[in-house]
Amino acid sequence: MRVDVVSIFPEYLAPLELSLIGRARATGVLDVAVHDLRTWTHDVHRTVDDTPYGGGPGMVMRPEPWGEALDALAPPGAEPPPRLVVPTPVGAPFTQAMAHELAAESRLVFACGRYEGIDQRVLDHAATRMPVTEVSLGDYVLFGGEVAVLVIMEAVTRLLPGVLGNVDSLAEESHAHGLLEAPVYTKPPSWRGHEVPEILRSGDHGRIARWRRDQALLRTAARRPDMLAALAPGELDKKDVAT
Ligand code: 6GU
Repeated sequence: MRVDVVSIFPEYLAPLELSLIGRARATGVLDVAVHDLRTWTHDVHRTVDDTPYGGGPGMVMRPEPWGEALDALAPPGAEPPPRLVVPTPVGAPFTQAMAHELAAESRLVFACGRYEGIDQRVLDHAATRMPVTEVSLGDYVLFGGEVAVLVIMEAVTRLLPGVLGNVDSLAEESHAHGLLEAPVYTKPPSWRGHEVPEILRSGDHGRIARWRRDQALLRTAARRPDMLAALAPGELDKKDVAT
């Protein structure tokens, strides 16, 4: 997978070029480049923003540098065109399912907005050339898209073939089955008066699987009732504690 990130704070994305990518790069599954949006400005002040039409607070990112950046990174007629991902609080919620969709792409371009956002025409024009996905991490507002790119790239990269040492951890993890995962324990068996649940040390794999399923259901019911309500009827079995 090839990933280009455009930002006015490229240093913000340094972690992408370190640990995460380090391993994925070594295995050859990921290639990342971070670009400074101001590369595509032409005035002496390297201006990227201006006041909003219609009035209101803050500044809006001007379309011209973004247009040139996307022309350079996603040339018209590129086959296949990359997917443009725009982190924004007005985007669709980022989910594990979306991480899987992005992990299936061969090329991604991230456009990091700052201030009050990017002139809408940039996205409307880009959409005539390539798929555009606006994504939000949740119901709160960040300064800009950079940290969201780190989050999204971490979720996506670990799904790429050959990145995770143990592929089984993908099948077992929280959100894989629409439930939160059960608690986990390791040695020692007793620590500061807290014991590892006896059942996990019993060696009875049937009872352990049943216990983990019940713990996952109880945890999900307590913390994420919305997830439990969204489970398809067939996903709960007769022995499930929370039914
Ligand atoms: Cl993806 N970007 C910004 N700027 N704020 C956010 C967000 C994204 N997700 C939640 N808040």
